[in-house]
Amino acid sequence: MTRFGIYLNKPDKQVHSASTLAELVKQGQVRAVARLITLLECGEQEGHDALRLLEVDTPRAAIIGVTGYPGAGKSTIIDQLVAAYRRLGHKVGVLAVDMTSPLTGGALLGDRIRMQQHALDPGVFIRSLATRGHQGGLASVTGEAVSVLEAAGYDVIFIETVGVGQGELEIATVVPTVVAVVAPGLGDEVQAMKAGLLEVAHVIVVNKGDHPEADRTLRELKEWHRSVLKVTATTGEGIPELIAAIAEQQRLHDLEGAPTRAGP
Ligand SMILES: Nc1nc2c(ncn2[C@@H]2O[C@H](COP(=O)(O)OP(=O)(O)OP(=O)(O)O)[C@@H](O)[C@H]2O)c(=O)[nH]1
Ligand SMILES: [Mg+2]
Repeated sequence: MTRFGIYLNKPDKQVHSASTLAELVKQGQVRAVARLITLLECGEQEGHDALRLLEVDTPRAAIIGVTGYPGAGKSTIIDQLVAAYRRLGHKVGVLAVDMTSPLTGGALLGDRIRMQQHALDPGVFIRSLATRGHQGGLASVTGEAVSVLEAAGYDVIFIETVGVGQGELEIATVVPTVVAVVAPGLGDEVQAMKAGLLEVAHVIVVNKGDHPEADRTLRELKEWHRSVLKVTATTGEGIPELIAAIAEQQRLHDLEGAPTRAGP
């Protein structure tokens, strides 16, 4: 018997409970959103039944992937962006995906703590994602969780990934706006990143602008990519410019119907 196996013997009840759950998600009820995402993580049939009932006709959420090596400052940047989009009145969801440690590790806990200023804001939903189930892996669970948030009326959805594993790069290729966060002074590592996460990025952020190497890293990357900017996430410097760059990428995506990532 599965964790929710009680329903296996009662198909009617299962269908009923899936439709109730879907209804509550559509109403934007946070507990229902969290529960449905858990069911999907666990690969439970009830979750898939509910998800099918959620089909959004015209998805309109802005989905923004934020990727980069551990400690680059992804969560600190998202924290600033969440505050900015909240000021504009948007409902914001954050999914922190950790491919490297499927059993919730310190990094994910850290994410929650760093974004605590939003913990009491009912317009912000923050969730770590892992797969405990068997179907599809984390990339597909992430897509499903995005659909749940869209159906629940979230206007802006961030997906934080470390961007090292293959699965994480896969997520990035289906997200219309990918922001890669780089810490200054990485030296040769930047070359490896160019063949990986920087290659899928639409906007590159050199974070920790207060670091002495920041301007050099910025110059180097500008020679290679057309959308590179410097941010100091801890102070918020450069965040308005980042929001403008994200809006520009979204405009291009809407115009062309496909992600664009061209050279300088
Ligand atoms: N000096 C400086 N430190 C920063 C800046 N942005 C973030 N940090 C610090 O860098 C550390 C890592 O930041 P996080 O936002 O947790 O980085 P992350 O990329 O989300 O890390 P993981 O989730 O562990 O992969 C924290 O101690 C931040 O306070 C910045 O602009 N300047
Ligand atoms: Mg983080």
